[in-house]
Amino acid sequence: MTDLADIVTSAFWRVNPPDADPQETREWLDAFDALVQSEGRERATFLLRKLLDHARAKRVPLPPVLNTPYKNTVGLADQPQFPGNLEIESRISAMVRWNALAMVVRANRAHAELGGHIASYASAADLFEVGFNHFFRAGVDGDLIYFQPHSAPGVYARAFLEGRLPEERLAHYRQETSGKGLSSYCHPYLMPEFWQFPTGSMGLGPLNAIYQARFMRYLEHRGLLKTASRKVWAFVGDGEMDEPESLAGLSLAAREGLDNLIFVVNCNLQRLDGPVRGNGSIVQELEGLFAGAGWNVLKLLWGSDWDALFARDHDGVLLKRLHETVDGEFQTYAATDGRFNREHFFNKYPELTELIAGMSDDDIDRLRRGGHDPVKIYAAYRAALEHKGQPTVILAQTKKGYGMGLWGQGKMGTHQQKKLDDDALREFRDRFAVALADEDVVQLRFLHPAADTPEMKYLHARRQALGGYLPSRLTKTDKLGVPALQLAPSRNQSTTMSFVQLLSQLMKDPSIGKRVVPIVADEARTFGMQTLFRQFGIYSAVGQLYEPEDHEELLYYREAKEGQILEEGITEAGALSSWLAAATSYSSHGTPMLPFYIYYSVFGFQRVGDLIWAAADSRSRGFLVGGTAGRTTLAGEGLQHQDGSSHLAASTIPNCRAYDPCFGYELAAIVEDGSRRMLEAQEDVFYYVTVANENYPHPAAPDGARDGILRGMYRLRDGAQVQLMGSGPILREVIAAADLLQSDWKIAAGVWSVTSFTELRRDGMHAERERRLGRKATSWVEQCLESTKGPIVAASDYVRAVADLIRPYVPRSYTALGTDGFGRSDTRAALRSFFEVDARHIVVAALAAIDAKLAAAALDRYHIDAVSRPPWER
Ligand SMILES: Cc1ncc(C[n+]2csc(CCOP(=O)(O)OP(=O)(O)O)c2C)c(N)n1
Repeated sequence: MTDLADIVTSAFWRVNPPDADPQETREWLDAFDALVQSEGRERATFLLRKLLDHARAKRVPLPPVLNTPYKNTVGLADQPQFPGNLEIESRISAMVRWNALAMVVRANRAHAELGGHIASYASAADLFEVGFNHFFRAGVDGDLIYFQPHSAPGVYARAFLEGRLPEERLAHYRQETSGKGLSSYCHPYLMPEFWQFPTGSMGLGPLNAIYQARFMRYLEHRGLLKTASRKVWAFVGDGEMDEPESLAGLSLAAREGLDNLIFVVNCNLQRLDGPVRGNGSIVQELEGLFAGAGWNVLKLLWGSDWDALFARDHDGVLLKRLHETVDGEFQTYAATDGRFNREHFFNKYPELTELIAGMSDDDIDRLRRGGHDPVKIYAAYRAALEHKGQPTVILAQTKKGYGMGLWGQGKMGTHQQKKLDDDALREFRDRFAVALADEDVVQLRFLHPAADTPEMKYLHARRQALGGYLPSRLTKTDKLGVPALQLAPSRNQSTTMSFVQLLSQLMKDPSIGKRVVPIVADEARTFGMQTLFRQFGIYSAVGQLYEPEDHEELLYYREAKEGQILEEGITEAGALSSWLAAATSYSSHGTPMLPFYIYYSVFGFQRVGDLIWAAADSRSRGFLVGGTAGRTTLAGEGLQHQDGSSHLAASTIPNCRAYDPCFGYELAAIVEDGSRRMLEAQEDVFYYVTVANENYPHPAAPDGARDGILRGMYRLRDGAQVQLMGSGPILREVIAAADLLQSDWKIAAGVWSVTSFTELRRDGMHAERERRLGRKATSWVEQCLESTKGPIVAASDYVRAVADLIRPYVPRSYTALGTDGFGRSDTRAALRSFFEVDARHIVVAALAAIDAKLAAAALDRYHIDAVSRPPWER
C-alpha cells in the first residue's frame, strides 16, 4: 500500500518529474518555442492536442494537466505596471486595518459576548483594498461584490474612512437593537442601504454569485438590460470551499462561459478549528477542481519579493521545496519568524541555503505571500478581468491574522481572537506604521484623517473614478402595473393547472409579461408547464444547436437565446439561486422582475431552506410555488416526496407570505395581490403558495370573499352547531364532512376556507401584542369566529402544528387535525383515512367535540378501526 505521506510529498514530482536527459528536453522545448514564434499559439495548441491524441493511441500515460507548479500563474514578464500609488495605498490600507481591529476589540472589551473576527479580514485586507482602489465599479451599472462574511469589519472600516458610516455606528458594531448598530455579517435585511448580498451562511455566497452572473446574461440576451460590461466578484474563504454548495455551480459557470464572474478564494490555509488541508495543499486541490470544471485558474501565491528567488532557482529546488511543504507546515511558517523559516524551510537543502545567501532574518520575514502584495494582486485581477470565455478563479495565498504578530498570525486559534492586549495592539500599530500615539492605541481611537490629506484625497479620487462607493444597495425602483387575473370556474382541474393558466396570463401581459421569470428544476412536465416551452422558449446562452426530438409536435422543446423559462436541471439549490437573483433584480439591477420558481414542495423549505432564508434576508420579491403539495394529495409518490411541513417552516420567515389555497379563484386573488404588493407597492415580501395535482371542480368566487382570502380565512357556508375549517385540497374533505354531519347527524356545520394558517397566526400575534401593550385589536380569527357557535375543528394536509398555529386566537374548543408522522404511498382516499383527515374522520372529530357518545356511534357507523401506531406517529 502506498503511504499517503508519499503521495502528498510526491506532488512536486507529479508536476515536475526528474529529467533524465536535460539536453534532449532543451531541444524539444527550443523546437516548440520556434513553432510558437513562427506559427502562433493557436497552432501550438493544435499540435499539442494532436500529440496527446497520438500518445493516447500509443498508450503512453498522459501527465496530469490540471495542476501547475506552486507559483504565480501570471509571470513577471506578463505583469502589468501597477497604476496606483503604492505608498498611499499602503497607508490607507493600514488605517482600514486598524479601524477594523479597533472596532472589534472595542466591542469585545465592552461586552465580551459580542464576538467578531479580526483574523479573517487581516488576511483579506489587501485583496479587498486593491479591488476598492482599482477594480470594483459602483452604481446600478457597476459590479456586484459578494464579500466574505466574517471580513465585514474591514468593509465597515473602509466605509467609515469614506465618510459613509459615522463613528457612532462603528461604536455599535454587533449591537443592532438600538437601530444605530452594524450587523455582524453582510445582511441586506438589517442594513438595506448597504449590503447587497447575505453571505453569512457559508457556501451560499459562491453559489448565488454564479447564478447572479448567469442571470445577468439572461437579462442581456432577453433584451431587458445591458449587462455585458459588469462583473460579479465573489470573495470566498478556502475553508468555505468545503461546503458542497460552494462547488455546486462550478460546471454551470464554465458551461455558460461566464467570463463576467471572478472568484477570489482567500487561501489563508486556515478555517475555524485549524488548517483547511493540513496534510495536503488546498491551493493545488482547488486548482484541480476548478480547472477540471472548466474555469480559468490564476494562482496568486507569492509576492514580488520572491521574484528574485524564483529567477535564481535554475534547478527548481525552491519549487520542489514549496511542493513538498504541506499546508500545516505553511501555517507554522506563517506563525513564526524569519529565523525559524530560514532554519526549517530554507536550510533543508544546501542549494536553498545558497539561494537566500545575503538575506537577513528580517528580509526572510518580509517575504510576502501573493495575497498581501498589491502589485501581484493587481496583476491577477487584471488578468481575470481580461480573460474571455471562461469564469476565473484567483487562488490567493495569504496568512490568517496577517500582522497580528505572536498573538494571532497563523495561530491555530486566531479565528476566535477578538481581544488583544495593549502590547499586541502596539505591535500591530508598529507593524503597519499606523500614525497613533501609545495612548491612542490603548484607547483604541479610530483613525479618520482630514479631508485634505493625501490619503483621503486619493481614497475619494479612486472611488470617484470607479463610479462611487460600495457596497451600496438600491431599495426602490420603477413601479410596474399588474393586470387583474381571472380564472373561470372549471369542472375538473388541479390548482397546478390553475397556476399555469395564471402564469401564462401574466406572461402574455403587454406591460409586465417580459418581467416574468418561470423557473423549474427539471419538473416542468410534472406541473403541466410544457405548454410554455414553445411559446416562451427555454433560455439557452447558445440557442438551440440541435433539432429537438419532438420538433414535429406543436409544443416542442424549444431552446432559445432569448428564451424566458429557466430550466435549471436537477438542482433545487441552483434553481433557488436563480430565483433569488431574479427576485432581487429590482435592487441589484434596478430592473424589477417577477420570478416564479415551481418545484416539488418537499424539496423547498426542507431541502434548500437556508437558501430561502438568504432570499428573505435579501428582501426578495417573487413567488415560490410548492407543487405536488400535501402529504396525502400527492398519493403514490410516498414518504420522501410528500410534504407535510413546509408551511410550518414558512411561518417562521417574517417576510414570507404563505398560502395553501383550494380553489382557482383563491389562487388568482393571491397571485394578483402578491404581484401588486411586490411590483406596485414595492413591499419587500415574497410569496410561498402550495398547489396540488388533484383534479376537482372549481366554483366561481363567492361575493365578498377576496378580503378574507388574502387575510387567511373566509366563510363558505353558515352553520350554527359546529365550525369546520380546512385548507388546500383538504377543504373539500371539510365540505364533505359538513354534508355528512347534516345528512347523517342533522348537525349544521359552518364551513371556512383557510387559505393561510400562517397569515392568520401573524395577524393573531399582532393583535395579541397590541392588547398586551394596552391598545385595542381583534385578530381576524376572532373577528370571523366570535359571532359563530359550536366547537371548532380544522384540518389540513400538513402536520397538526400548522392548524395549531392559530389555537391562541380561536375563541372556543378547538381540534386540529393533520398528517403527522411518516408519509406513505397509497391512493388519496386511503392516505386521508390513514392520516385521519378525510371527511369521516372530520365528522368524528366534530362529533367528539359536541358529544363523545355521538363520536362513538360515528366510528361504528363509518366502520373506522382505530389503527394502532408507533408512539412517534401518533
Ligand atoms: C454554513 C455555515 N457553517 C458554519 C459557519 C461558521 N463559520 C464561520 S467562519 C468559519 C470558518 C471559515 O473559514 P474560511 O472560509 O477558511 O475563512 P477564513 O476565516 O479562514 O478567511 C465557520 C466554520 C458558517 N458561517 N456557515
